[in-house]
Amino acid sequence: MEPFDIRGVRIVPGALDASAQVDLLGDLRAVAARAPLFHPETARGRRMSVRMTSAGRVGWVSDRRGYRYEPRHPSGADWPPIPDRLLSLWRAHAGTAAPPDTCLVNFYGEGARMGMHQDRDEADLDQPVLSLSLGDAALFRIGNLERGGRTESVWLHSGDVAVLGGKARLLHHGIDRVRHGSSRLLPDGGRINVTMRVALPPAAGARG
Ligand code: MD3
Ligand code: FE
Repeated sequence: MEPFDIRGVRIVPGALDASAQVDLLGDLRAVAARAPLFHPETARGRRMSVRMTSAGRVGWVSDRRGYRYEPRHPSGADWPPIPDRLLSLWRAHAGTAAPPDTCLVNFYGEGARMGMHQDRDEADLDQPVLSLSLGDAALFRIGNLERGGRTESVWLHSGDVAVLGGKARLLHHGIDRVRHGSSRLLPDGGRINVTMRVALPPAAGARG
């Protein structure tokens, strides 16, 4: 299928072929071996159904103190580096000179979902977010700059890339459901979504 746009969200169906998906899955297993997936807790003390981990200079965490980017995994260990294959994917699709400094890995087991939200914890909201879907198909809902209003939904499949930039960067969005077992990439089913982002302000990124 050709790339298409919904409300400024650029979707590239089948950006990665089956063997590239298998390679990336191997990279992500190595990330999760060093930085294990965990269920973040919301500021209100509710456990999120999605499990997460990160790679890069910082990683996204959420707990009773709120959500933010942190330089270490909750275990105290450094986050592993962003795998080279993912950095190449960013260069191919993100359309920005700045490299990503964080890569959030979301794992959706059976029944996991993600409520409608905005992504605004990054310092420079002019920088895009790049999403890669792997495994089971998911119903992705795209809303508006304000909460509520009409929404549009699209199924994301394994190997699809989405680029969230420009006017789409601050749209509300969420994952309503995952069609468990719809892909055979993961032997036990489930879905992985990888998002690469520029989280830190330019000065912090340049300090290496
Ligand atoms: C639209 N993840 O990690 S990725 C998230 O599939 C997140 O796991 C979903 O929302 C997932 O924050 C959706 C697609 C996505 C990511 C960031 C966006 C869509 C976006 C930022 C702005 C607008
Ligand atoms: Fe999001």
